[in-house]
Amino acid sequence: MTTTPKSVIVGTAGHIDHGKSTLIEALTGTHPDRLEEEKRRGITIDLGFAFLEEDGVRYGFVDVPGHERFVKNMLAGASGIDLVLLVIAADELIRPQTREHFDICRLLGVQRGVIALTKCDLVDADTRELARLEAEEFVKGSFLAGAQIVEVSAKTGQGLTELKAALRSAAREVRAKDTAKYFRLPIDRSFAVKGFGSVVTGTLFSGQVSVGEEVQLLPGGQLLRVRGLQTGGQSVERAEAGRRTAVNLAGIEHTAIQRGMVLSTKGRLRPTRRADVRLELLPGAPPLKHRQRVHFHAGTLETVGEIYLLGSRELATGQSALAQIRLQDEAVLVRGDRFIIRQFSPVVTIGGGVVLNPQARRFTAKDVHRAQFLEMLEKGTPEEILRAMAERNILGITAGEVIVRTGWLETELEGTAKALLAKQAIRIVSQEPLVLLSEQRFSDIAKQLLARVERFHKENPLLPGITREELKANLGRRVRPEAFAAALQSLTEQNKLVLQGEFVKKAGAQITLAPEELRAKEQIVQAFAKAGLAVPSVKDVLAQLKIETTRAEKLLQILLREKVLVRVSAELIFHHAALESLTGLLAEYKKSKGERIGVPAFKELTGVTRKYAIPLLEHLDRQRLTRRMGDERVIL
Ligand SMILES: Nc1nc2c(ncn2[C@@H]2O[C@H](COP(=O)(O)OP(=O)(O)OP(=O)(O)O)[C@@H](O)[C@H]2O)c(=O)[nH]1
Ligand SMILES: [Mg+2]
Repeated sequence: MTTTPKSVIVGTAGHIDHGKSTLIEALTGTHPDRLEEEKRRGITIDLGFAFLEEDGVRYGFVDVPGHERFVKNMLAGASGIDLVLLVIAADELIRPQTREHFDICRLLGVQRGVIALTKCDLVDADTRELARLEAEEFVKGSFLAGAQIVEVSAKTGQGLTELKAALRSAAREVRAKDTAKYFRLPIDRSFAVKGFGSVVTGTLFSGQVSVGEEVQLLPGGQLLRVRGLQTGGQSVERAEAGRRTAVNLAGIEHTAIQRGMVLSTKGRLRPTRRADVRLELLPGAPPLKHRQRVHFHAGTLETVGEIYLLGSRELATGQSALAQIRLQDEAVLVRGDRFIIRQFSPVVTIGGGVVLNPQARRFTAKDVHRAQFLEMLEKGTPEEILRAMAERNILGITAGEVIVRTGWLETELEGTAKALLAKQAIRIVSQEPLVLLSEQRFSDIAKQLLARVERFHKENPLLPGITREELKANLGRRVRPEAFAAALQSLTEQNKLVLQGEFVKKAGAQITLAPEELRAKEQIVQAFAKAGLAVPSVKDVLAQLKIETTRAEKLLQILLREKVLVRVSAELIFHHAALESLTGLLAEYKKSKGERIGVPAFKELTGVTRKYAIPLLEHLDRQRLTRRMGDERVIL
């Protein structure tokens, strides 16, 4: 039975000249040093690569420089490795970059590895035994405790078989990178190949990519088509997480792409300049001060960062703390990503950590729950995290925002949201786009709405309700329109509020009139009822009332809304009964004199003056009781 080989990235680590590159050549047949200068000086300067497929494992080797000046290149290669091949020369033992590379691997979260004691041909058995003991002591209590220690010589070939066996058993234990997640390839090289154009390479961090696909270059966001792919030196149609990958890109100059940039699924990751992190300072590193500037390395990116410690002025050696890092350049970070910090002068590795929130807000003293929130992001289950995010974002949080912070797939997010919905911890206030609000926040908004409507009724007893627009405006910009609409809907469904056209009112709300208002209202009605079609001027009617004009006008509005009075033109208002009497008059006229009626006949029929006759006829036209034909009307 054939199974797909497991893909494992192995990174070398160790002091300069300890035989890393030579060992990779002995294992794979490929010498990883490729630069002219490297060959001339006999040292590795930048990353080198070699491949080997053996016993069901596809190894991608990343060979790093040991020179202290090139640790930053080592860092670009070390992120993304599954296994470390820690190289210790038997004749030199533990040296500064043995330590620094080892610390870096630990801080980057490398889980497994193999230790190679190299140059064993140069030392006697006692020295080899001493080297072994030193190596054991060195990794005691770390992720490499218990790792196999293999004595090798690239010169004689001694131990190479055992080393391969050790790599194989460590490879078996490696947790494969997630091919289901979004495609992400931190770029470590960009160059041009004659006849092909731009090619970038990197360790495929997560997801997969196919020829012909459109991918996004970040930062910048440029969309590019994948013209060709290679993994492990072979052309392929598709590349998966866990493999060294070369991508041939259409439509871009290779000089426009630099180490530190990322290729990814379009629209799913967002570069950032501010991240909340859990930061760890190495034992032996000098204390780190609040707002200290450091070199920041994540993925293949190197930039400068300023560290804001959360709630303290200084981080003591060997301790860890929650912090925010503000970056000079944009970085593509996802929750859970590891990073390394190095001191400015001398440039040495002093610590590292884990990204908790890649799209962080500025620290504010008001934000007293920040530490709690970050601890939740650090240790919480997806449900707890989503809930905490919804609770912290009073505006609500969209699917896109959750995804750029967590790297979750849409299906994962939907599943988590559904579970929280069932527990009534959140509300989905909109499906397209998906907007989530904490239940607490949602009910706060509903309460606020209800209170506003109640206050409106109290302050405006003569008005039927508040308009939708005014109610919404009252919530301010801290509520999304979707949240407003959902809260309003929920309140009407619960029969707490009633919608009446544009008005929102409390269920059961009545306009309550004071005794003098009731009297005034009745006076208005009487004035118009008595007048029949010969109506008085509105101004005169209101002037005779014993209440002030604004209140009187509101009473008039109420009567118009109640349809007791009817507005026929800007100046003319009639009692509804008077207008209804017109219908009868017209019907009789039609019966006796035919369907046509002119203005003089209308005046005669109704007894009104010309000033009233024209607006009344126009009103009848609008009511479709008459239709204008030249100078006359047809009674319909
Ligand atoms: N005798 C002996 N020499 C070795 C062995 N492995 C490497 N060397 C020699 O040690 C020197 C350094 O080897 P490299 O493989 O370049 O060392 P490196 O660790 O890659 O060095 P950097 O990449 O610069 O950090 C070279 O001259 C090698 O020939 C070994 O097993 N036996
Ligand atoms: Mg080398």
